[in-house]
Amino acid sequence: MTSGKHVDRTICVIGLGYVGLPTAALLARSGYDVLGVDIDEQVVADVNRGTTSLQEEGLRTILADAVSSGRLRAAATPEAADIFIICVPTPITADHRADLSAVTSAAEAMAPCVETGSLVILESTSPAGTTRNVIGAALEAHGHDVQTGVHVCYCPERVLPGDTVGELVRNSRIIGGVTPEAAERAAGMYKSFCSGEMCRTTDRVAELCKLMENTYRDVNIAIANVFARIGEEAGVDAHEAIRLANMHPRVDILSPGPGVGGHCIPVDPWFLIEGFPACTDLLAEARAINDTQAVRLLDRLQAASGLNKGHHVAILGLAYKGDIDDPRDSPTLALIRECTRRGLTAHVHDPLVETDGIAGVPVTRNLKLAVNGADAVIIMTDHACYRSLTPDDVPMRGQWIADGRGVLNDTAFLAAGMQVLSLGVAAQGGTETVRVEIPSAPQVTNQFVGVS
Ligand code: SAJ
Repeated sequence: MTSGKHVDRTICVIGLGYVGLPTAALLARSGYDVLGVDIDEQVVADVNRGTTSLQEEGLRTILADAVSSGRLRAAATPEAADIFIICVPTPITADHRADLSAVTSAAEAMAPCVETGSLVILESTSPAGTTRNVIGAALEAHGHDVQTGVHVCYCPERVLPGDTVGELVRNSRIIGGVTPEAAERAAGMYKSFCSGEMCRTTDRVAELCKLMENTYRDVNIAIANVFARIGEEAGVDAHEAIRLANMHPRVDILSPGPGVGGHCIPVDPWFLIEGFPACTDLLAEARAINDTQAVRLLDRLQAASGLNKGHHVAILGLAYKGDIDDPRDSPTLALIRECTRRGLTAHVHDPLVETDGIAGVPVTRNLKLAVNGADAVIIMTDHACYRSLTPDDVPMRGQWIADGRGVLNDTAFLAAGMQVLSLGVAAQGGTETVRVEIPSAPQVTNQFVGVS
């Protein structure tokens, strides 16, 4: 834990969410004295009790040990430390602009505690230039020089929600330093718990690298969704064609789906679109494709089944992807809004998300309650439990099931006289053309409406 002549011992982690809290716990386990800071009083109280509501593999044990050892404590405000790490949310606004209010607030709360010789690291996924324009500006406003007085870095995280602790330990780390010395010092800290490669670079390269990673994924999901639309129009099973195409040694087409959720993949491309409008048409088009998948699936279902105003539709899956409990920016939210706009009564099932309602519709963990009497069912999330569904599990009134994730055992349902509409396959093996009208109602946004 050395930075040349100085030994780093104390760390202040600002933002105790799904990245900050595991990071703080791992640093404490490595031997640092860590202060975790969060504006949420409940989070601060939970951490000081050694507990968390986050469902992350291995986190509870590491957290409890870190707190009981006295190496981790939480508070509402930052204190002086050798190292500061900012891990706060960077959402987008309804018109797809970067909302850096949390980063700005954290930087301004931190700056008075920063002393000459401190190291400051921004981890939050941010638009290009944020490290210098927001963090650097806040430090310079308090008389610091980001070239010589304090060390400043941008070090984005690469974690798959659900296995955050494991990925923080295993994955390589991009270490973007405003100066090479800053990068070296940050690498020394991350190596205390991370066995991955420390990839030293500049802050500006690191900022773009993070945005490129997630934008690459969004565009590749969009091309998979375009291939699905082609399959539906051509009357060809796009999933089968993709499976065979991926046997090519240099082809890796992702899976079509009913939209792209989470607080990263559908968000990060907008930082590049906003920052570089003259060269990001492809990224904007990919966002439009992914953001219309859910409405398009509903259009196809209504065209095939006659589902209409006043009918009851059961939506299976609120989480933004399978086998996690996180509904943030889930494609299901866009579907719920559109069902409501079209006068359909929606009831949502999710086995993992803890809520009894969202966006004005009931949510239940009881599948039969959600499906009972439904005129149609739409599968939106690839939870493992939906792969083993049988017709007896789905006591619906209607016959049509739209499968947005390719998880349903079609054979059993067809044998029971049901109708299955699969994303990427034409209705009943025919061909079809669907033109999605983007709803003129308030634009579908990536703003998470919150879980009521
Ligand atoms: N999805 C598809 N088809 C696919 C893959 C995903 O429709 O083939 C959908 C998912 O259902 C989900 C959305 O895309 O709704 C995002 O899922 P994801 O697993 O791609 O993304 P996240 O947000 O869970 O995690 C991503 C990861 N980034 C990359 O894989 C490049 C993770 O490594 C990042 O650390 C994380 O974003 C982040 O925090 O940035």
